[in-house]
Amino acid sequence: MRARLSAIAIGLALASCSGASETGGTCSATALNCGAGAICDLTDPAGPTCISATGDIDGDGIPNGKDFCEHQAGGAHDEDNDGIGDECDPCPIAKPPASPDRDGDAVDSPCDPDPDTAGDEILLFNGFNDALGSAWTPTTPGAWTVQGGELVVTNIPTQEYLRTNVAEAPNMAIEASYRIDKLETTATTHLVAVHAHDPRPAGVASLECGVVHADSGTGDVVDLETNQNTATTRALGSAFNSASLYQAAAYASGNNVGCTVLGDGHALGAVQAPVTADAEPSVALTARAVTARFQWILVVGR
Ligand SMILES: [Ca+2]
Ligand SMILES: [Ca+2]
Ligand SMILES: [Ca+2]
Ligand SMILES: [Ca+2]
Repeated sequence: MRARLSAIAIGLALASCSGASETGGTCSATALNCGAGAICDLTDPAGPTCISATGDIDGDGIPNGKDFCEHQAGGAHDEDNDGIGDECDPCPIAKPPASPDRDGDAVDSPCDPDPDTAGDEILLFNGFNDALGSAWTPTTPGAWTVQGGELVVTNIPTQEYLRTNVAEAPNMAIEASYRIDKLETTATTHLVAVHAHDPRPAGVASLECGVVHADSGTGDVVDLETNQNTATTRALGSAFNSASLYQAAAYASGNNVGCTVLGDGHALGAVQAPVTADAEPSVALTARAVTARFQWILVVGR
């Protein structure tokens, strides 16, 4: 990203972009000064530039003024509100970091699960701003619906999955953000997790990382189940508080999986378990006996 403009440069930019529909002037992520009829193109490889709002540089049918990825197809949504569309954002869940990603790959911190090893790429991001397409397969039709930019899973007494496929990668991070509306009384064990498995006949690896609440238990646990082992730890605080924002994140590499659950940005617990080394091209969100709302899912692989 271009360095912040000096006060003098901003003044010049304002002057040069004051005319109606003027394009080609200078702007930046912190100074979107492009005059009437123009917008600041933050995704131009040459640097932020003022362009016509009504044009369509990439010809994807989304006019520049509504296109957050002006130079590639898509770009209708910008989950983290940083002006860079979900399809072209090197980290679609956080604004650009103060310092660039150290390994210079296509994934920026904090989305890069291994910021010192190049080669990571975003295999899947969905901010749930559009209706679920045919690429997503629910266990129970109608259990998952997109409402107001979130994916809502309604009360299902048995464990419910919403699956999709991603490119295979031996190193893989699966992360999701969610809120809990309420625990439902249709079952005595409640769960929210991210999940991955290899569905092929020769595939054996699987993992599930999230939280479990048992009505008769002594507290919430952070839970990691793999095809080899189960690891749990008592959650530091409630893992099913309707006022909190949670994230579940699993990272599989080689023969090991790590699982961390955050509540309002603080770690509720982290566990590790062995896994059969494998690439797991099927990922899912999963829940049981809750009503929950997911804001996004992110899968990064290498
Ligand atoms: Ca466009
Ligand atoms: Ca576009
Ligand atoms: Ca963005
Ligand atoms: Ca990396």
